[in-house]
Amino acid sequence: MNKILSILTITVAVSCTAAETPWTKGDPGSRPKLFKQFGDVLNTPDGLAKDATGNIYLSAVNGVDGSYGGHIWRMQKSTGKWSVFSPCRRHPKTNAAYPMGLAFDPEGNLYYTDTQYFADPDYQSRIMRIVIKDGEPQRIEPVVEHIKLPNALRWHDGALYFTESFFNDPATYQSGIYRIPSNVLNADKPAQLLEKDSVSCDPYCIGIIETVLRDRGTANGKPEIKPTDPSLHIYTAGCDGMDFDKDGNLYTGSFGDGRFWVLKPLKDGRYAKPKLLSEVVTCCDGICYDSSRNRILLTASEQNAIYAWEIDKKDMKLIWANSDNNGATGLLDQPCEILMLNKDLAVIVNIDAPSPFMVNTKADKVHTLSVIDFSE
Ligand SMILES: [Ca+2]
Ligand SMILES: [Ca+2]
Repeated sequence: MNKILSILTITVAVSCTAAETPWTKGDPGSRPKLFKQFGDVLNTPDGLAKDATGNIYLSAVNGVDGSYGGHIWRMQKSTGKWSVFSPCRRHPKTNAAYPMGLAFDPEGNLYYTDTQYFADPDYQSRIMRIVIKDGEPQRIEPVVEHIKLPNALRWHDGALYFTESFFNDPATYQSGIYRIPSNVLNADKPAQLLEKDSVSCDPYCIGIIETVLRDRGTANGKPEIKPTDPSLHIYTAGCDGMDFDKDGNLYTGSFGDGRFWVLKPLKDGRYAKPKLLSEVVTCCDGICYDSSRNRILLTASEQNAIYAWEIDKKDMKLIWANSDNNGATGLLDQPCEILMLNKDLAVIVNIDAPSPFMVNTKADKVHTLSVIDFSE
């Protein structure tokens, strides 16, 4: 090989390496690793929950490729093996199921949001309950109806809580948090939310927040897209992830503007008005409480990142971010839900269903969960 050719070869090798290596930000000890890769049957993973014995459940909303219907997976804690736990009931009007948020009640029954908004935004969504006996699903029944976009689900203090990401009031971009007491979770007579123009009278609505439309500028060299452009409708969405800390404070973050809020508990299942804590994240999806470190972990969907809100310090800090990639090595690929597997391991779902302006540019064929080990 002559000298010019060898220099050329080295230059090409270096530039290829540079092009293929994603940029990363964060402590190398917090680098996400691959936890699980699925086939196309689970092409759009979303919600996570853990049962009393430590088995993990994952919803397959399958919004990217609906040829595989919405269903729920389970990972056995004892073996680490994944299998399909249950298909989800199809909606009678849309003939499809879109399971997203998951939560268990103290009796061990699993609830999921059947989030029909993108098939039909007119109050067709509902909360479903999978009655479980001896670890196996027995039947699936609706317990809450007349919802637009139910998102995160949590069981807390004798009630089922969920976020409702859209009120669809074009003047205010409101969204809300709802609390359904256990005594009205009845399959024979599902609880009904009121229409949004009567939300101030809805006994189940415990908080309303407003999304600010962020000016995101231009994407891929195209002219600037105005925040009110219909193609950016998703960024008018409000509260998405939700969780509680040890003192019963309720945290939520908005998808459309990323703003992060706390609602302090009052008496009788009521809450103080939402208080804004941080505007560092631009688009918040999932939230979970890390009890060992007294902090809230957030996924930043647009920024392809994980952040942590330090409760005592009142400080939002970046844990990890990386550039666009397919997730095969365990790097983030549009993180949505996050859950503490134990005191040190955080499991992260990569939904990989991008909207404009996201670091993640395309829904690829690699469907993954990541894990970050905080013990180091
Ligand atoms: Ca991917
Ligand atoms: Ca991707």
